[in-house]
Amino acid sequence: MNRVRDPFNLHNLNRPGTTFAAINILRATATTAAVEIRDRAEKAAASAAQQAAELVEQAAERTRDAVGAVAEAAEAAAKEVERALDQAAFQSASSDLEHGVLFPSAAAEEPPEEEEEEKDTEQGDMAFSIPRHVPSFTDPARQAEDRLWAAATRQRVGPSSGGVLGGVQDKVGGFLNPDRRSLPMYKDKPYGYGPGGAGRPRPLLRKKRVLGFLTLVVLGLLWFTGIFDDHHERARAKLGDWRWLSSDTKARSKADWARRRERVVEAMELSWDAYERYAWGYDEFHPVSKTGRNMAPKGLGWIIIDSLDTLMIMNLTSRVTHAREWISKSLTWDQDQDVNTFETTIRMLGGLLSAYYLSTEYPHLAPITDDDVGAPGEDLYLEKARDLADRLMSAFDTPSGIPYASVNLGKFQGLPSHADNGASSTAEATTLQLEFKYLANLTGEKDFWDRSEKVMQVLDDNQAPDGLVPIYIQPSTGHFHTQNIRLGSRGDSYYEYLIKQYLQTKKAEPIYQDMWNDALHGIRKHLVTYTENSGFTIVGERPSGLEGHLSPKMDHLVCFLPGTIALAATEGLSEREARKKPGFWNKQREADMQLARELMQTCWGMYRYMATGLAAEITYFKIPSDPLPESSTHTSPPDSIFDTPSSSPDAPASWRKDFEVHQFDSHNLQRPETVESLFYMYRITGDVKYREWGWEMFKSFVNYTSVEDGGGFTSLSNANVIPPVTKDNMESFWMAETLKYFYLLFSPEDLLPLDKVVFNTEAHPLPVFEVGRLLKTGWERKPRTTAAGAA
Ligand code: DMJ
Repeated sequence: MNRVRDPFNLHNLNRPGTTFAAINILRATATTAAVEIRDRAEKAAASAAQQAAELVEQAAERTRDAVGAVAEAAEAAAKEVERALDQAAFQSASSDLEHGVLFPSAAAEEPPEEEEEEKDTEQGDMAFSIPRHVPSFTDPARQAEDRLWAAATRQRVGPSSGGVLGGVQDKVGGFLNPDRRSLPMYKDKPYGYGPGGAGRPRPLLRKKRVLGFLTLVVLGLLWFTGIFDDHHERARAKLGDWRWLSSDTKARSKADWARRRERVVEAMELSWDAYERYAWGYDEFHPVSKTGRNMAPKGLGWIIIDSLDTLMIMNLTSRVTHAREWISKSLTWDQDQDVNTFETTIRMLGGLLSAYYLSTEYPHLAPITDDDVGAPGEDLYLEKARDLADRLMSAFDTPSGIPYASVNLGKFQGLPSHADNGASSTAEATTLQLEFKYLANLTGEKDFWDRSEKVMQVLDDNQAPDGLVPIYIQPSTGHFHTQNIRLGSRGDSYYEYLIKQYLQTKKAEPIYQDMWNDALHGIRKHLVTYTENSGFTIVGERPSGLEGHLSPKMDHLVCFLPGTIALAATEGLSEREARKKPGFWNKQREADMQLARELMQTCWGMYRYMATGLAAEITYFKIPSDPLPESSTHTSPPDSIFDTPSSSPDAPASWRKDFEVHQFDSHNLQRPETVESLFYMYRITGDVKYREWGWEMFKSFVNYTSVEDGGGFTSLSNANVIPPVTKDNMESFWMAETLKYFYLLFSPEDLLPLDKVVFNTEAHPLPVFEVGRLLKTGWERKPRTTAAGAA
């Protein structure tokens, strides 16, 4: 069993079933201990401060002495080396003369500086595939930055780039200039690129280099003796410093939320830096074993591209620079590799399009110059997106227009699923539209629009009763396959993309709002019911179709629904604005907001139920044998119900009796759906409780999923035991979605406003845009002929 770091022994705080008596004894003991600890700590701190001051003084003294000695030694050594070089040059010249060779002219032996720079550049570039538009590498204004770039990036690729000396240089460079990672840099360069990276050293620089080299050696030796350890330790301590967890107090002001948001940025930095350190360029990251793995021979940029817009939104410029450099130099879609059509579309195509959108429309976020208007590399993200989309389009080459589950990227070939009789998941086939439609809008290529839109028509022609669709659909016929209906896996984002397609094109396509309204009506009628003890509202499943039984099971995935219902109810406005808008608010919208609130509470309960405070992948609910219809009168429980203590482990609080998690479903994959909904609910209702719930969730992630040695964060195999069992995997949606939604939840409301952007299902923000004459709805719904199923 892998233990998750618990530096402050917080894991035991939430242990369920602790009795009141035990709690009181613990409390009394803890108070006495705390007073004693505080007294001792105060004394220790005073004495440590005094010792530290003395040590600092001694170290400064030693440093002054050492630096003096270094300078003297370096000067003496430089003189020696210079003498030796002069001697060697003299001998070489004599030898040339002896062999009848004239002194070559300086011009013939040394190419002019510019020419040499250019040659170096070409050599450096050869190893990389350069996109059509890249910045000029020969601009003389870039030379100083080149050096900084070479120095700063060498450290990131590890010791191989510079051997021991390189490592020492990095340490020294970092010590002398701790800000260098945030220096302005050009991105489209291979590591180590820069003047002097290849070719013969120029004599004029020799002396300086010898001096520099010797200084570095001596400083390196000093470094090894530990003289700089103070700096080193501080850097390391910061990396996993989550002490604030134990001293957390209630947020009372905007500033407190800003501080909490900074904690999310720290988690993002920790996650990204761990990935960068241990698995850079790989598609998978295993943070416990600190390894990476590729999904394609040359990698797909799975984590880099999925995380890119989160880095941008958080303004982490140097990391964006590094990601962009990888995309520019290492990313190729031309690989003989089968990929999942949907996953590649929502994560890679969505990630690139969103990066393009943010870098063009929000240039102040993580500002870099290469994507500025007019810069030669300005369209890098769009070009990579376009190339990928051309390949993914082969998925739509099917008899019905319903896309195949997979695509071979290199062969431009769509492939039916190996399982499920060749059927595609319904959610997968119908969660491509936001991305392809935005691409059509950017490129003017109508085909992207038409092919993705066609899927909606083919699906709707099936006339699914009450708008609820089975979770498989056949590309060969365009008909549904099996009868299973659910809002969890394989069903979820079909519903999400209905309302989002309506919002994406500024409500110019009411057809998708119609489909959403039908579906939400169907959800209420066939899937919503209430739990037995406390009356929680849940969305169940109909595994055998609408005539079959209601299974009281909710995937964590279903928790996207409360946020999406709220988004649909107000169409991106705040609830206050929506209520005031003439002719807009009505009973239905009111009821939808109520349903959203109740489902949000249930999803929060799924977190509260677990020992770690992190929801399971699947939760079951206790419902009456004859499930109550959604329309029945019911009162949902107060939020304070979650604070009710259990009187003993055998007599859990009544609300807990409504929840059940099976051992096999107790994993937590760092999924985003609940915080995604909290984000929408806070934005729309303005109720701060949704922020507070999100903060509690965030703390649980930090407390129970962070990995030792700067490994970042991991999924859990069992989130219902303390300490939890780790899974050794960081899903790409942890950085793409979960951390992004936490950040947005704690951000001011005007950051990416909901009436200007629409988030794809992987949390990549895309703009709302207007349809024109070229791109507009090209189909109509057929009149309904099938009878709706019984409730
Ligand atoms: C993400 O890839 C997307 O949110 C998708 O729609 C569902 N599953 C994961 C996250 O849980």
